[in-house]
Amino acid sequence: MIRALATAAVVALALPAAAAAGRFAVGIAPGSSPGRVAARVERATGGSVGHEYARLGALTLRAATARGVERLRGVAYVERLDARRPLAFTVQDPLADRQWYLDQIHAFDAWPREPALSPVRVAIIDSGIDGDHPEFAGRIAAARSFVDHSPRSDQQGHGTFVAGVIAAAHDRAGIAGIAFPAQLVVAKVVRREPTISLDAEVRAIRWAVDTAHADVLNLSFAGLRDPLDPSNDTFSPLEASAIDYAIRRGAVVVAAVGNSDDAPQSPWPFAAYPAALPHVLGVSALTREGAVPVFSVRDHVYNDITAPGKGVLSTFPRGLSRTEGCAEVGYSVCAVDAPGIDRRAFRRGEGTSFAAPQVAAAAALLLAVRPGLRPEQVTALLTRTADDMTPALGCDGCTRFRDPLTGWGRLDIAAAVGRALDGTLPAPDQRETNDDAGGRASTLWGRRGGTIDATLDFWDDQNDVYRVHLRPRQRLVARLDRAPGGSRLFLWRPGTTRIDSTSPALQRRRLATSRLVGGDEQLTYRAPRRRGGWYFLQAKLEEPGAGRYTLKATKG
Ligand SMILES: [Ca+2]
Ligand SMILES: [Ca+2]
Ligand SMILES: [Ca+2]
Ligand SMILES: [Ca+2]
Repeated sequence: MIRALATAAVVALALPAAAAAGRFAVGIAPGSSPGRVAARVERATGGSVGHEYARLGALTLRAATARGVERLRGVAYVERLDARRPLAFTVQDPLADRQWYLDQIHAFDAWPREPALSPVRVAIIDSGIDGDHPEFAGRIAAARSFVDHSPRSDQQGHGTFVAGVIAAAHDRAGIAGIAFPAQLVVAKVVRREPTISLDAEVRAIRWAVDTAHADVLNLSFAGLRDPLDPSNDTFSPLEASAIDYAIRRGAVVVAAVGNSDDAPQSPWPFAAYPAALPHVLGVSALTREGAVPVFSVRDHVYNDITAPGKGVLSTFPRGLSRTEGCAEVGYSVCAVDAPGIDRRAFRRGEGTSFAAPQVAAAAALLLAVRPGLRPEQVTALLTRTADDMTPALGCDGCTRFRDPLTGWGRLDIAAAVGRALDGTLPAPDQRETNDDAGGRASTLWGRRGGTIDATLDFWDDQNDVYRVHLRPRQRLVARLDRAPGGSRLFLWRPGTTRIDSTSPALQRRRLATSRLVGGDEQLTYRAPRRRGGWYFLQAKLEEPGAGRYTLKATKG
C-alpha cells in the first residue's frame, strides 16, 4: 500500500468564484416587519437571511455584497459582521499580510492580545523538516526518521511547508504560524519517490503517540479510495488499527481528503485513506475566493471541514531552494520577493495537504485553551462552528449545512475557541473507540451497570459496540433513549469479530434487531439453552445526524 502526498499540480483548475462574499447585520427600522424586510433584502442581494439576532432587532445576511441594502425600506443600518475585529491581536511577522488564509479562518481573532497558553504537541508525519530554518528555533520537541535521512532534513519540502502553517514562530520575521503554543513532533516517513510505506506510517504513528506524546496528528497524505472498484482501493486494516490506536490514546487525527490528480477521474467523489476512517477529521481545500478547486476530493461522509488550500504561503527548506533555484518543485512556486526577506525560505503551495495543517493547528489551539478535551469534542467544536459555505460565499454547488464539497464549512478558529471557552462543550464519549466487535468493543456492565450515556455521529462515528455477557437462557432487553433519528440496535452472536459487513456469512451472525416500542428503539433477546457467552450489542446511526443517546440494558 502506498500513500502519496496530498499536494496538487501547480496548474490545477479552480471552479469559477463569485465576488468576495460576506456576512452582514441588517438593522430593522422600528415598526417594520422583519419578514418583509428579510424578503426585500434577499430579493435585492440574492443572499440568504438568518434570524439569530431577531431579539436585537436585526437580521443576518450572507451575500456577495450588501451594496444598496441600507436604502431599502425598513432597513435601519447595515454592518459587516465578519470584518476583522479591532480587538484581535495582529502578528508582527512581515509576511503575515500575504498569508491571506489567516484572516479567512480567523486565526487570531479569538484574543485581544497573544495569550500565554500551555504547550500542545503536534505531530507532523511527513517528509521531515528543515531543522535549521529560523522559523522553527526551539519549536521541535522530538524528531525521528522512519526512512533513510535525518528527520531534521527535508528532501521534498512538504513537511517543512506543513510545519510552517502550524508553528512558524511569531518572531517579527518571515511568516506567522497558526498554533502559537504548538511544539512539533516530527516523524519522517516520506521516501525519495516521494511516497510513504505502510510500515513507516504505522511505526511513526505509534512513536508519535506513545513516545513523543503527540496531542494532535497531521497526516497530509492520501491513499486512493474507490468503493466502486475494489482493485483500485487501498484500504489497509493495519493503517486503520494504527489510527484507531492513536484516537483511543486521546490524539486528534487530522488528514487531507486527498487530491483528484491521483484518482481515475477528476473531481473524485471519495475521500482518501486515512481521512475516510472513523473519527478522523477529513479536510478539503478552498480557493481564496471561496470556490472549491477541482483537485479537492468531494465526499458525502468523510469530508468534514474545509480550509484554504491554494496559494498558501509557508516555509520551505532553504537548501532545497538553493539546488532547485526558484523553479517549481511539484506543488509550490516561488512566492516572496520582498526586500530583507530570504526568498529561499518561503513558497506558495496548493493541495489539501496544506489545508489540513490549518485544522490541525486549530485543534492544538482548542487543546491549549481546554486541555481535557477528548478527540470527538475537538471534532465537534471545529466542525459545528465552521463557516457554512454556500453559493453566496463563492462555493458553487455548496448547499446549506454539510455538503460533499466543503463538509460543515470553512474553518473558523475564533468561533471554535469562543465556543470552547464560553459555550456548553459537546458531549464526550468516554468509551471510544468502540467501533467494532471483538477486542475493540466496550464492556457493558461493571460499575456503571447497564445504563450508559454516549454519542453517535453519522459522519464520524456510526457504530458503538458493547460486549454483554449472557448466561444460557438469560434474557436481554436493550433500549435506546433520546437517540438521534435513524439510530438502531443490533445483537451479534458470541465470537463475532466484525460487524457492518455486507457479506451474507457475517450477516448470519446477527441475532436480533431493534424495533420501535413507545417511541424508542428496543431490542429483546433470550440466549439459547446451551449458549452463554459474550454477545455484541451494536448501536448504529443509519441516517445523517448526530447526538447523544442513553442506552439502558437489563438482564433477566
Ligand atoms: Ca515568523
Ligand atoms: Ca471524519
Ligand atoms: Ca460513540
Ligand atoms: Ca464508536
